[in-house]
Amino acid sequence: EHTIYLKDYAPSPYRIVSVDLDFRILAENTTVTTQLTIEPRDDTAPGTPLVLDGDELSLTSIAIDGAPLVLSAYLAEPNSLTVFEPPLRRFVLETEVVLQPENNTPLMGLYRSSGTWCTQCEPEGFRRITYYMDRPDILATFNVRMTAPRDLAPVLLANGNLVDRGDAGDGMHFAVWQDPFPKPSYLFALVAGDLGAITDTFTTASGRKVDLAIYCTHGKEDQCYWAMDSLKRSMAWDEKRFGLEYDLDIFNIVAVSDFNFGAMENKGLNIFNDKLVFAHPDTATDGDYEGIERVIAHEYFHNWTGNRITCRDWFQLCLKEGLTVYRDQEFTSDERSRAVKRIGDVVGLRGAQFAEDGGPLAHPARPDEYREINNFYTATVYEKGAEIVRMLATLLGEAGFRKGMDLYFERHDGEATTIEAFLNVFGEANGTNLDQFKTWYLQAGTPRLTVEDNYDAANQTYTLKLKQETLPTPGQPTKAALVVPIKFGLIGPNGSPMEWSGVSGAEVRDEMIVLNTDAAEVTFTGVANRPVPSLLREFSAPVNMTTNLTQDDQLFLARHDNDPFNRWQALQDVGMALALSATKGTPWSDNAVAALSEAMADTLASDTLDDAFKALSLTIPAEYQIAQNLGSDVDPVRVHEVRSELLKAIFAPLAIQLLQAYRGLASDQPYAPDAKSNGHRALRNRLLGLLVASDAPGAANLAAEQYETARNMTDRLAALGASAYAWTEKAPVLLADFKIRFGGDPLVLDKWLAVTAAVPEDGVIERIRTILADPTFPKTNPNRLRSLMGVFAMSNPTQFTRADGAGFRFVAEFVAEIDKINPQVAARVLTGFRIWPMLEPKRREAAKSVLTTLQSGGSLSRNTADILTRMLA
Ligand code: HT7
Ligand code: ZN
Repeated sequence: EHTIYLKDYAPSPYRIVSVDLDFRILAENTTVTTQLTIEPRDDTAPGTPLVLDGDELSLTSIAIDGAPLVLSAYLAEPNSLTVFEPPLRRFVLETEVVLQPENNTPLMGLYRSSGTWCTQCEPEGFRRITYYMDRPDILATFNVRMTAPRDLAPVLLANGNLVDRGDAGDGMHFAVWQDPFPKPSYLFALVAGDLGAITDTFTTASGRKVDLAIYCTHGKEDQCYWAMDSLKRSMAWDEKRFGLEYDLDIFNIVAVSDFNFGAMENKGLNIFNDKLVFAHPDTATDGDYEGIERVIAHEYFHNWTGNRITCRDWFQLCLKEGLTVYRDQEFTSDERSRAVKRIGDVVGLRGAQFAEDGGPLAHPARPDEYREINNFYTATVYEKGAEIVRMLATLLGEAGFRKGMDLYFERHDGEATTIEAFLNVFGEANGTNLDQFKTWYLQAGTPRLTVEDNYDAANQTYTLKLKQETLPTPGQPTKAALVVPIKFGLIGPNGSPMEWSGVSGAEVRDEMIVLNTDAAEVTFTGVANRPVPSLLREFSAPVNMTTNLTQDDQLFLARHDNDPFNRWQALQDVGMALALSATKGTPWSDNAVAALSEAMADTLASDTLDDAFKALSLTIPAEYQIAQNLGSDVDPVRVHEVRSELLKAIFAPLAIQLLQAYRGLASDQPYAPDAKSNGHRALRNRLLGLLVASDAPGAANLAAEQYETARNMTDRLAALGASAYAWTEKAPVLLADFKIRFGGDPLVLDKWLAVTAAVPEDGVIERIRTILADPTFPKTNPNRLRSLMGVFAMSNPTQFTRADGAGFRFVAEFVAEIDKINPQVAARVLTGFRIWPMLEPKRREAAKSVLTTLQSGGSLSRNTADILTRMLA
């Protein structure tokens, strides 16, 4: 398979100026007639062939300026169309293809989801609709006419503004949509179906009245109001924070049931996976509400960061994704709790991105080669991309960052551009050089930051020895030093911030050390006592930090740090140290556990900390986190056992306090999605989880009782999850009940599938097999497949990595089967194997042999073959 390299980028010899698309949608097929207004660039040599992309297309007619082409003038293949000698002037190329949306199970291009015709074009789906230069640096205006049976598709939508509609005879009707903004083909969208809707309006700061609508399956309208509320708040926030207004008179969102991703930012017509639209307290959890708010905001924010300014090529994907994730994180932080949001994001970053960066699929946030671009919608591009933008904001300060953003829009609006252009505007607006900073985009791997402190009482100096190191990753044997912003504070013995009179050894400003060399020694003078350092506050850089701080130091930070992130981190670090040493064979001391237990009790009892923060603090690092820190020869069963024992050792002695606190948090309030009510439920459910996990007397019954009496899905699912994970006596009955109560609602069924798939118990594979073998299980729906098999491969480490290889074989068989239906889903599930090199030898061999067998079976999609090749390299 051929590899695409960033260094080979070249502009196309022809431009597409405008596009006229005519869709004739029928129940049995869809005919697409396309008129492309094309012109050669100034330097295009006569006789340069015009090459258009296709994917499984078959051409039924072709003409230039109205004259059909003779056979020898062109070559039409399923994946390309070449016109050998196009005119060396502006011309119109007309083509016609016939599509079968019904059979489009990969869900790229034009497909049908529960009867609705819809499209997904990013990154390379437009070439499955018509022959085109399907690359993001071709910006054209689109004019779309669609004709469809009125009964099957009373609603006809596309990008931009509706300019005409009417009857087309024979039970058909038509609509014409025009998008005035030139756009790349990946932002094209069309929807035709029998849909309900809710509507609203938003008036922008400059007075433009925008009609808003969310379209959905009939009967689900009442579940769309939270999404609408989130949209309006997003629109207002982008005006206030970045001065960015919406630019069309219409903004439509459509919820569909079959979708490969979360959502898509098509210009003026966002298409969403319905799980990121529908919300009702009885069926959606707090996590779902927050996810909807976040993704609605994310797609809306793309209108400027992605659509108005887009990517020159797909290597620049994190130009729009990293920046837009940063923007949605800031939105959530402003709308909810900044500290809680940051902790949640860092947990996610470590779980997904650090794991990716430390394994065979590691790649830079801006990769320089790919075989299948769909495999690069990764945690590295999205989440590390957002961390890089966050570091930029940290280094430049809020005002400096805003200056850079303003210049970015001023200079690049309407362009398809690059990471270099993005960094240049920040450098220029702030009079600074970001050449070294750029390495963050180019270099894969999570840097290790080591800090050792030393206090010299005689001289009243305090020294921090800092070192950074990034281990080799695939294709990058050596690494350069990065610019690492380390926010910090020094805390005195009485718990308040400590001053110093001078500092040397590195750039230190705004309570931040800027480390830009492999090593540095930062010395503070005039330090009266040995401080405890609070380092990497707010997690100011995406690194793995180790320090020489003692458990006492950490517990001191947990009580006194005024950076809430580091207060949380300190408790987690203590838990991690105990878990790691026990996994490696050194049992924890009773005193050490008792001290952590006491700190947890104090956290719970605090009058100043809020509930959501307490909920996040009252735990120890997850199994995947412990495994990641071990790094090699991991036995997931051992990790699971150690973690369970440690949880019991810390929390069983607190059973009475936990139960009292649980009882003290009322559960009879009507559901409200705000952050405070959410925190209240999070803490109560955390306490229940801890009681169950630490085997407290009566805890299993308490969980069953909460399950039965719950007044919302958040509380019910928490009780079910805790019971199932601990596989209490009641778990099978509760699971069966949940299926009966909610199995008819596909999105709630997903929760049941996910809980079932995550149970760390030997019967799980058999139970999943039975579910998959049910002929009514929809193997074409990504949400169902991911809830079941994605969760098994990613979130059930003990069963997926069973020493007998049964878990590996099970996932590989699934991947081989689903690859024929939907390669993107298959490739994603397969990435669960990325942990294989760090397993202990027996499991490592078992995984490798399963992967090798899958590879030698051949006939895999490019998506799946690419992941396999990289994983086995
Ligand atoms: N920009 C969107 C990416 C996307 C996507 C990618 C591959 C296959 C299907 C897809 N659907 C949406 C999502 C986003 O980041 O906003
Ligand atoms: Zn995005």
